[in-house]
Amino acid sequence: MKISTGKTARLALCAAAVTGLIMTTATSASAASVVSIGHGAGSCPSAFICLWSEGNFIQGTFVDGAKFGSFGSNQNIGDMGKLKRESSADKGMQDVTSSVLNNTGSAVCFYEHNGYRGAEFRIGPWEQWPSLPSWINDKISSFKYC
Ligand SMILES: [Ca+2]
Repeated sequence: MKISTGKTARLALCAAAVTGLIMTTATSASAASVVSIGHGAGSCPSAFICLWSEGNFIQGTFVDGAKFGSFGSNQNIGDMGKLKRESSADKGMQDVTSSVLNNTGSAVCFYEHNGYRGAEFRIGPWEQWPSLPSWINDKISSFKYC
């Protein structure tokens, strides 16, 4: 894992006023992910996919003392359990998401399991879901553009 020094990542950081920035293995220089994006639909950075552990785009306190309360990315994430902030014990955001927002012009699919497997929840461009259907609530483990 390496910290980006790219221009786009810095802009995303400023736009989100984030408290943490992580980079996962990137296929493009502008790929970026943020943790602790804050409360509210307006906290999701432009061109990002955002997830919150509570409904109504509320960033929950760390679940089980470790899982993130919110997360955003502009790239596919195949295993939300592997997300980490190096300076702490934070351990990803698997199986806690209760609201999502697609701040991109593409459809996005969320999955029950890692590796884009299991039940699929597809949302359209720019869609906001303050609550998730019960069959996918607290179950999302990966997501991608689709
Ligand atoms: Ca939840």
